[in-house]
Amino acid sequence: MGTIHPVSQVMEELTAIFGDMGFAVAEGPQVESDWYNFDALNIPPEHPARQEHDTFFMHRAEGDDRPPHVLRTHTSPVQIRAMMERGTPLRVIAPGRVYRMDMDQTHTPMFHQVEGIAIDRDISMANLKWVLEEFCRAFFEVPSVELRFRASHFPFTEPSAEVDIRCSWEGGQLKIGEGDKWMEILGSGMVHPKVLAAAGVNPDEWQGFAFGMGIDRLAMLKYGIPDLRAFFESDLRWLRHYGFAALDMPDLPGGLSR
Ligand code: 2U9
Repeated sequence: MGTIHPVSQVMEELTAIFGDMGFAVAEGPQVESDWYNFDALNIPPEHPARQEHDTFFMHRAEGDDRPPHVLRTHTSPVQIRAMMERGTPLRVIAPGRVYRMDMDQTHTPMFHQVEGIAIDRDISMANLKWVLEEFCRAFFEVPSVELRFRASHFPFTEPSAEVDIRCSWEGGQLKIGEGDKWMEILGSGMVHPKVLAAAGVNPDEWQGFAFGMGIDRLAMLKYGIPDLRAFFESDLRWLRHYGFAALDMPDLPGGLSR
């Protein structure tokens, strides 16, 4: 009997939670032009983020005049496409595979992200804060959570904040929502006006928030899975241990994880 991989399980949970808050799921290509992956997100050619992302570039034969393509380094291009195709107002999440040339204890060259974006005429950081709190409370299945917003910098948001969640680590056991420790769980901010403009949205009329987090890491935290690399080894014993029952889709009324 097969089981549902923890990454798939968490993606279904995210979809249920954000779906309930009015977010649709958007998908897009994993091979992207450098315009969608970088330029549209206010990451110009000489920006250090292009190197920091440790990008995988697609091979191009001599004389090929198509624009350079990359394996997407984040799911943000999906949201650029969503703005261009669906217009405003907009509420979408973009879960999916992303790629960075990075491999150690805590990094694999392919991993999963979910990003979200909400665009409307009167959106502020207050809306962002509520959505993220509500998400964390529902996802970790606890009565309340406390988030801490720390000023940060991303090219595609202004202002930007990294978000920590209150937690405790007792005897190697993580507890969310209580304790005196803080753990970073996501990045967020108000969508940069240049990013709105690049996607054909008038920044004088519309504004929005965006956020991003690692799905694999969320799965490790929620389900107590210690080693990231085991996620992608297809070890049947691991899959039987950490996998979820098929045909038991998470939903909010029934409970997310059973
Ligand atoms: C558009 C505009 C803005 C998405 C964002 C982050 C901050 C962020 C990281 C979290 C851990 C990636 O998985 S991770 O390594 N992400 O910190 N992401 S704001 O902002 C967007 C996205 C799309 C059009």
